[in-house]
Order: sequence, then structure tokens, then C-alpha cells
Amino acid sequence: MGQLEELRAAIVDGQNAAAVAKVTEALASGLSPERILQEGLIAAMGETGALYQAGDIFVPEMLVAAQAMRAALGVLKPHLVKEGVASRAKVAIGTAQGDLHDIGKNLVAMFLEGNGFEVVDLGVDVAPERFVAEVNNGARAVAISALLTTTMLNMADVVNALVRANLRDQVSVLVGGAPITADFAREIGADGYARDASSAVDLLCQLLDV
Ligand code: B1M
Repeated sequence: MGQLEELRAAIVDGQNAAAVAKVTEALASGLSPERILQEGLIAAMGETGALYQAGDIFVPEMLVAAQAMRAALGVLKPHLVKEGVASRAKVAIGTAQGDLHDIGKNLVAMFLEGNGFEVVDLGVDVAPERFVAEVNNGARAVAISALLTTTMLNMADVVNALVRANLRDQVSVLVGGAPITADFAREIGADGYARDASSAVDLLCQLLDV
């Protein structure tokens, strides 16, 4: 088994210590942090989802796989983000109301922070009013992540809440997550859609002109 294959297996099996050891080994052998992230960590979550969909594993196994992914990401984080970049703008990030999937959101937050944004992480299952409150507190962008086809619809409530609060003109709304598309972003009146964490950084720099 190759290094990345072993890493994926450790994550899918929910073995935190093995996942951490495999990331450490992969880094030591010179594999790039981006490759370890894409072909190791993110690919392992894809495999986990496929096993769940096939009925081969259930929610508890998905949860332990997610925990192993987090542990592995902890080792990778210092290699993925630059430290000490000047603050570009304040961004409030969270998952859509009802959505508990936070791995993608955490990656986006990590990349934004690493690229000089001040990130206010509102966590998971975020009510629209909490995003509105952060915009009142100076956030120039709102970033919402959703992984469920049911909760993605709640992203529209955030846009509508910003309109009702007369704040829509002064904030950029960025959406993302596996079921989201550029068309969906347009339909709900968001300013943009990013397919992954690094595109989220590029798009926010463009939208905010920073
Ligand atoms: Co859930 N789950 N889950 N789950 N889970 C999915 C999403 C699912 C596709 C699995 C499947 O059936 N194949 C399916 C959704 C089906 C659908 O909606 N059509 C599903 C389901 C059904 C459920 C439950 C309903 C199961 C149940 O209870 N019966 C339940 C719902 C809970 C809830 O949210 N209310 C549930 C629960 C869970 C766990 C809690 C056990 C766990 C989450 C743990 C956690 O996050 N802390 C979990 C997991 C781990 C998954 C899978 C396996 C992995 C998700 C993940 O972390 N991917 C997932 C299957 C899959 O994705 N293939 C699945 C890795 C992550 C890096 O990718 O989040 O897509 P992702 O982020 C990417 C991009 O999308 C993008 O950048 C990231 C990096 O590239 N991105 C953004 C994300 N957010 C962005 C925001 C941006 C820009 C880019 O700007 C703002």
C-alpha cells in the first residue's frame, strides 16, 4: 500500500493516531502538503461518503472518520497556511442553519486566516441573525457552507435577512459546499460560489478588492 493509500485507510477506519502518524510520515518523505490534503484527507472523506451511501457504514463510523480527518488536519495546518499576514478584511463564516458538517468550513476558515483575513467562525448550524450581527460588527463578507441538499436552501434566508436589515449593499456573500453550484448561488442572490478553500480565498480577494 502506498503512503497516501495508508493515510486514507487510517482516516476511513477512524484511527486518529495512525492518521496523524501517516501525515507526519508523508510530510517527512517530501510529499507536498496540498497533495496530502487533496489525495489523502479529502479523498478519504469521499471514500467514507461512498461507503455510507452504499450502506456499508453508518453515521457513527462517518463521525469517527471525521474525527481522524480533523486530527490529521491538525498536523497539516502549519504547513498549509502562511503565518503573520496583515489583515485584509473581516469575514464571518459558518455552516447553514441545520447543517453540522464543518470540515469543509474549517478548511475554508483556515485558508482565509492563512491569507490574511480576520475570520469570525460562528461554527455550525448558524441562524441568519448571527451572520447579520457580525456584519453589524464590521464583517465585510459572509461565507456560508452547506453539505446537505436540505440545508443549502437555508443559505437564501441569510441573504434575505441581510436585505431586511438594509445591509445587503455593504457585504459580500460567498457560498460553497459539495451540493452548491454557481447557478444556485446566483438564484439565491449570493455574490459568488467557490468550489474549494483556495478558490474561496481568490474569490473573496476579488469581491472585496483586497
Ligand atoms: Co454526512 N452526509 N450526514 N456526516 N457526510 C454527507 C454530506 C453525504 C453526501 C453522505 C452520503 O450520503 N454520501 C450525505 C448528504 C446527502 C444529501 O444531502 N444529498 C450526508 C448525510 C445524509 C448526513 C446525515 C443526514 C446522516 C444521518 O443522520 N442520517 C447527517 C446530517 C447531520 C446534519 O448536518 N444535520 C450527517 C452527519 C454526518 C457526521 C456528523 C457523521 C459527519 C460530519 C462531521 C463533521 O463535519 N464534523 C458526516 C460526514 C463526515 C460526511 C461525509 C462523509 C464527509 C463530509 C466532509 O467532511 N467532506 C459526506 C460525504 C462526502 O462529502 N462525500 C457526508 C470533506 C470536506 C473537506 O469536503 O465539506 O465538501 P466539503 O468541503 C470542500 C468543498 O465542498 C468546499 O471546500 C472544501 C475543501 O475543498 N467548501 C466550500 C465547503 N464549504 C465551503 C464554503 C465556501 C467555499 C467552499 O465558501 C463559503
